[in-house]
Amino acid sequence: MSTRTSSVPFDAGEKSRQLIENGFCILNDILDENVIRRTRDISMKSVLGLSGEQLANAKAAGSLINSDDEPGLAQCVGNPRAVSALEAMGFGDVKFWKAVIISKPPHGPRLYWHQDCMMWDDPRAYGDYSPMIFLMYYLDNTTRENGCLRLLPGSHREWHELHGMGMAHGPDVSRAEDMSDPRFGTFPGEIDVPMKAGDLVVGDARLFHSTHGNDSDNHRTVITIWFHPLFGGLQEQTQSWIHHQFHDRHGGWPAQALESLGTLIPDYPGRVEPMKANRQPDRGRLHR
Ligand SMILES: O=C(O)CCC(=O)C(=O)O
Repeated sequence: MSTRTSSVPFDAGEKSRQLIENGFCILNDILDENVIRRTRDISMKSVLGLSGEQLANAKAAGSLINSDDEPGLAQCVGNPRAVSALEAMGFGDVKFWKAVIISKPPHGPRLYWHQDCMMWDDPRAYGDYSPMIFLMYYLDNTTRENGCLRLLPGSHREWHELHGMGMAHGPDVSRAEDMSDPRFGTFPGEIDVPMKAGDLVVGDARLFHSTHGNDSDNHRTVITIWFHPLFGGLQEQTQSWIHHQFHDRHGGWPAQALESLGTLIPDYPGRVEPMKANRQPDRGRLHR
């Protein structure tokens, strides 16, 4: 049965099924042209201000600029069309942790395979509704040539040899010091995900992802946004962590930027201590 409604121009039930089964889905034409242009300008200004050392430390990604001092990202983060889409897909009550500007410079290397879930102690990490998802807005059209996203569909629920190859974002792999490290390799079942600027990849944070290298003469930029759907159903420690992380990072944003986030702002009123981040799943509890 189709769950297409007037508020979202796609079959929300089918997109939800894809996200749960495969670990990702794509929503077309979801970001306004003006917001794309503004977000691109803000992002490039920050990227071009990075020091040589900052660039070297994040060489595999290109840049990793957290949203803490980037209130200009608020319109992209708060995009009401994306929030309505998640709601229609059954991933509502969604809260924002942080966004990251990731810009691959011309001729930048591949990004290593990694998964980003840090909530492996929350029972939801072993169920259909992931405690953490990503929204990736590509600000440029992407292809294999300029470093498009690569995914391993299904790897959000299965043990994979990559789980045993070290944590994401360690200094050695981030600096791309050894491109023969298997995390830069090619794995059976991987797919390319070329994107059009304005489209959105919604992905499960538990899913292994990476990119091709950028062989073009231009920057290739994505805004990755970390969201926590069905917030009220997470463990209190998890809610507490998201609440504190959000407010520590973005509490100083101007009122107008915070207003653009609307219901995305987490509010955990309890007193439970924040969880300890755990990036490593319990192999025995991955069901496939
Ligand atoms: O640069 C990209 O296309 C992917 C970014 C990514 O892997 C991440 O934000 O975790």
